[in-house]
Amino acid sequence: MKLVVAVVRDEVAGQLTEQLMVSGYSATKLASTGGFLRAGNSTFLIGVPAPQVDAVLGVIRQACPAKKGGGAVPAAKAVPGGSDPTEVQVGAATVFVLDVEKLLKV
Ligand code: 2BA
Repeated sequence: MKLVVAVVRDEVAGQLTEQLMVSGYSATKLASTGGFLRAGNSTFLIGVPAPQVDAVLGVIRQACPAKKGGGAVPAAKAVPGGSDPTEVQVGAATVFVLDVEKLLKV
């Protein structure tokens, strides 16, 4: 058993939820906040048998296209007097795959 943890932009969260459900995967969506931009994002917890991880990653890739623009860098992170850009590229999804010892529903 594996736990896929996917951090995605809020704007694609609805689509990802829909695609996961249509594909038959159970998922939990958590409201989360990026540590860098301090902007809202969504974190999905998806528990699946190990052989299904690649299929879940495929659903995530399909539902979460890369974003053309980026998020504004918070003032606290800007370099004073520096020429750093005011925007950063936010990826399509940040995904962690963890081993799960047990899944219990008690
Ligand atoms: P944030 O932490 O708000 O980061 C938003 C974007 O800002 C990141 O996009 C990255 O392009 C940039 N960024 C983040 N930290 C930075 C830093 N120290 N210096 C310069 N630029 C930085 P993504 O990498 O696509 O990450 C999107 C969101 O995924 C993150 O939102 C965070 O919520 C989550 N995330 C990314 N990497 C993570 C990690 N290693 N552990 C936990 N969460 C992660």
